[in-house]
Amino acid sequence: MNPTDSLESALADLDSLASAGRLALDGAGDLALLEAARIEFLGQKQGRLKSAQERLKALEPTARKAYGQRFNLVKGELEALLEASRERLAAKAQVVDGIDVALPGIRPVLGHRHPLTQTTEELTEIFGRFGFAVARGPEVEDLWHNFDALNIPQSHPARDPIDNFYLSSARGGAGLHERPWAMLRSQTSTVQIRVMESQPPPVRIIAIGRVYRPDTVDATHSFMFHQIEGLMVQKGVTMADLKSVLSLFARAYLGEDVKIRFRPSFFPFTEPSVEVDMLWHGKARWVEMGGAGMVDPNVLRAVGYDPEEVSGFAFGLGIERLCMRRHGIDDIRLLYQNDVGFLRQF
Ligand code: FA5
Repeated sequence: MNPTDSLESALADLDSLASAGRLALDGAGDLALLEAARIEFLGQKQGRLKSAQERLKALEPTARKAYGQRFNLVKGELEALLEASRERLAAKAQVVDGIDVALPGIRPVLGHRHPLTQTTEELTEIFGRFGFAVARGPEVEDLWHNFDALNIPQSHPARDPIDNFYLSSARGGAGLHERPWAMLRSQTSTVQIRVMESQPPPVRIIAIGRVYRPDTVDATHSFMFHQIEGLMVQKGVTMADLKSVLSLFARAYLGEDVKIRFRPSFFPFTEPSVEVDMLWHGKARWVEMGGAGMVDPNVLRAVGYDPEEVSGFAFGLGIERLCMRRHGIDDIRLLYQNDVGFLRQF
């Protein structure tokens, strides 16, 4: 060691060490190169800074303070550079095949159930509480279940092809003019028949599903829509039971303040029959939600039940209209346009 080392040359060497250190530490392209630069400049045993520190001893005591201060500055700067480069390269190391695996994830946009599905589930839950089990039936139905068994005779206008989707591929016999025997069901009342045919009373079911009618589409009509059918048959069922169940249901689904009214009406499969109306939100307007009544003795007989033994009520409500009333939707078409902006609200 040279005891007469000059401060000027020691400081000049320290400066060029600092420049070389900056270049190596800042310019390291990966963690391995950075580690090599660290050992070269900041290594505890043979690092260049260590040697530069040793040089202190060779300086005149009066020069040591100035050198020591500059040394500390350079050391601090190179250590900070090492840390910064380490962080930069560590982040870069997490890019795999062009994908930064360390980036926080993007939460996927989750879909949710369509308002009609939500309505269906809620109605099932409410009627479940009232003791109604769920029954199902086919959407492609034969004429017996859609009409005959429901006391709708051959000559009835409800069977008019203009009001029904008959399946032209399902014709009886060989002739082209044979009557079709299958159709897209026009009401869920078909399920009443299927259930009663398959089990003895007592019966307490609901059936929810799609029905089809060639109706002109407008704000409250669609050619495909959903109905909920209810049927309760056992000893001693009366019209009072029907009104209680429907009133309780309306309150459970639409709220305590719902207004419901029963208007005398006619359906071939119920006697007496009523239309069930509910008051639309805000507007003083009654909207028809469905039909109901006491199961006609002819229907009970058609499925082999004895009308002297049991009686029953049935109802069929439009699911879309219930859903619209609940959510203040004023056009049924909104439910079928798949506009995500609209659907996201529910
Ligand atoms: C019937 O379908 C009967 N089966 C209801 C019934 C069941 C009566 C059991 C008695 C006993 P209606 O055709 O009125 O009835 O239809 C019932 C409800 O379905 C209507 O009140 C309405 O809410 C809904 N609805 C009818 N047609 C359409 C349509 N084109 N678009 C949307 N909803 C409709």
